[in-house]
Amino acid sequence: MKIYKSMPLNQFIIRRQEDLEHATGELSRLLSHIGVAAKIVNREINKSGLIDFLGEFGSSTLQRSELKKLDVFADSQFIEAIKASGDVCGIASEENHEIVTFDNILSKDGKYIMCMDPLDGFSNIDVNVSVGTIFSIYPRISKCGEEPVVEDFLQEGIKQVAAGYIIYGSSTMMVYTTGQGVNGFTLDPSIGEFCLSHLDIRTPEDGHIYSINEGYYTKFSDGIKNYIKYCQENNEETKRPYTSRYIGSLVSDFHRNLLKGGIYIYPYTTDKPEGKLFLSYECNPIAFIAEQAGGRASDGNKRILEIKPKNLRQRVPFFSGSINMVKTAETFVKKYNHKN
Ligand code: AHM
Ligand code: MG
Repeated sequence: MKIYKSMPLNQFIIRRQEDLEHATGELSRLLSHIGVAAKIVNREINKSGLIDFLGEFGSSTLQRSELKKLDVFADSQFIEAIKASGDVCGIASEENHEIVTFDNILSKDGKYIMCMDPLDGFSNIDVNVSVGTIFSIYPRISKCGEEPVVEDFLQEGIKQVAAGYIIYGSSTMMVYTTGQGVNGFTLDPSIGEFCLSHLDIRTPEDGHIYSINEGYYTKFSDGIKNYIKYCQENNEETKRPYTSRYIGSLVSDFHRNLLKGGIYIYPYTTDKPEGKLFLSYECNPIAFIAEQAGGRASDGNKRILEIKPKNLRQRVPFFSGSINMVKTAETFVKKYNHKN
């Protein structure tokens, strides 16, 4: 089967199965299940905009008070879909404080575990700003047939076998990697399928966009303050400053920069000494995608994918995007900061 533009996700997954290192079919099936859950979550997110407009519209749809529960809905939807695949023995989610283990016979034998942020950037949802789901898949360390243990979920990002995100935006996209490059699929609502739209995404080595919440300027380290100043000065090559773009929704900010070239930074601040973003739920999957697209991701000093998580809710400073921009930001961190 040849790869062609607009190829449906499921066909693409089957076609690429032979290229996967862990090509046993399970990972392919799992990615298909993630695609199905994404379509269901997308449907509910699209409805959310109608709530004020239409008022109450039936028990099967969402009320305004329910809007706040969309993240819980997304969480349970993904958990159910992943459980149904039978290939995953447990999930750690930003929504839950404990890991969720599956004790049905099929899932107990599942070779993989999954970490996810079911609805990132959720605080933006009632103002129609794009939000996203972020996921990553690891091979389990514990024995198949037994209950997974927390160590299964505390692996370095480098052990990921797949990672991706779904962006619920002006169009809905799924972008993922299995370590063989990055591909993007856009949901075609007329047929209800994710179709190949971005084959083998490569991010520009240099970019002109910097994305950081400058509202925290006074809380930043000297390294970050000086890097921002550098971005605001006239660039030698373009004779103009970099462009500042910050949505406040990681998936959206990262996705834009991935395609156009840029850097996303969430550094530590005086009141968030470890940064804000979660290593396992947010940074590792995004870092895997960044690297697979030719970009870079670090905590300012160290490659994200090599950090061993100490616990499920470990936060890290996060720098990701175009390789040369991230390298430059790291030089500022090294020059001015004692810590990253
Ligand atoms: P969340 O997991 O509670 O949604 O927080 C993560 C989000 C990211 O999507 C976004 O980049 C960041 O928080 C924005 O934070 P801030 O408002 O502090 O700039
Ligand atoms: Mg999040």
